[in-house]
Amino acid sequence: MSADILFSSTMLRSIDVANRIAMAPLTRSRAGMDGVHTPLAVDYYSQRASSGLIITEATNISQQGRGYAYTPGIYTDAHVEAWIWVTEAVHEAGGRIVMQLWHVGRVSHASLQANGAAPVAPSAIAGGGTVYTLAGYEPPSMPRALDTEEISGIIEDYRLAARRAKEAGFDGVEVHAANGYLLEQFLRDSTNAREDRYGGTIENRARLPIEVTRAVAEVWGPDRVGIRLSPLATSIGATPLDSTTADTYGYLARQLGELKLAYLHCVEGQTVGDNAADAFDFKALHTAFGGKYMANNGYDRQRAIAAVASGHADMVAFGRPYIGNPDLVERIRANAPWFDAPADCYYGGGAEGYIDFPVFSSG
Ligand code: 8OZ
Repeated sequence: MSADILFSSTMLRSIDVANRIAMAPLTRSRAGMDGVHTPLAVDYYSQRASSGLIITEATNISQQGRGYAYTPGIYTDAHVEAWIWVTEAVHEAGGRIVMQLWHVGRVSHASLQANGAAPVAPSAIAGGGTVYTLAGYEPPSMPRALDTEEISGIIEDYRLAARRAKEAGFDGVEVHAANGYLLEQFLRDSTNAREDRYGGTIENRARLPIEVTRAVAEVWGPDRVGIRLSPLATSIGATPLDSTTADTYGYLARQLGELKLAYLHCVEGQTVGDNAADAFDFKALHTAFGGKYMANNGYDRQRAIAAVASGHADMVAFGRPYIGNPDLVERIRANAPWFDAPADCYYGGGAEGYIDFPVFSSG
């Protein structure tokens, strides 16, 4: 099958993308501990500007929302200033870039929180796995359940972060409601044991993701807001599945569809794992949402072509392939091989394994 279909432009409502190949959000842990990017990030993102849409690495909306050392933020003026360099460079190179807004909830450690406080979550249920702190990899700390009255403050943090992202010159924002972080912790009954209007029924558990998305859409217009979901992901935070995955995510997708968002982005399987899309009807989610759909997780060239050609997806987001192939779009066009970046360069460090991957040369 010809790859031509991947090289047609389209509109994600108001976001005009030049092709169907997106750069998925990738945590690289190369900012300062203050969450401010160095100039390396300007090179990193602008090298990848031929992607139809860059989605930034997950970016903390508040210190409370931070779960990993050296991840960037969007809650101070210094954050905004550092990101302006990135958006200007990407735009100059002809690209489009949206910021992924992130609150990790319970997937954090007291040492990353103000005054060593406990991380917050829907319920005081500890996550598993590890988070990355100044001491290395550690298990997440026991979280504290949010009071109902505190939740409006979290929504405000998202709203302020969305405003700052706008000041920083992005083309839009993506709400991170995937991978076991705060919004997914509210959504799933495995991590939400609340008895107020944010817990219990599917409608109640979906309330915070929807209220956050609405708040962000008030800042940007819904036509520049996307959202990422991962119904099957369990690895980050050792987050168990919801007990009625299809109903819960189907309800959420329908509600999000009514907001007329720019796009729905789905991790179709296990994050940092194999694609297991057969285990879930992602087409039904796309239909329930009714708008543009971005597929992600373990896609290769052929599967990406097939996904767009069949109407399964409007765009395909590539994550790990974008680490070692800044010119992934050109490689897909030329059917050139992809470089497999070593895993030890994924998180932390400097220029090496970040901005030093060569572009493919057809000559
Ligand atoms: C891997 C390591 C750290 C963070 C995600 C933000 O999965 C992440 C992440 C992934 O969404």
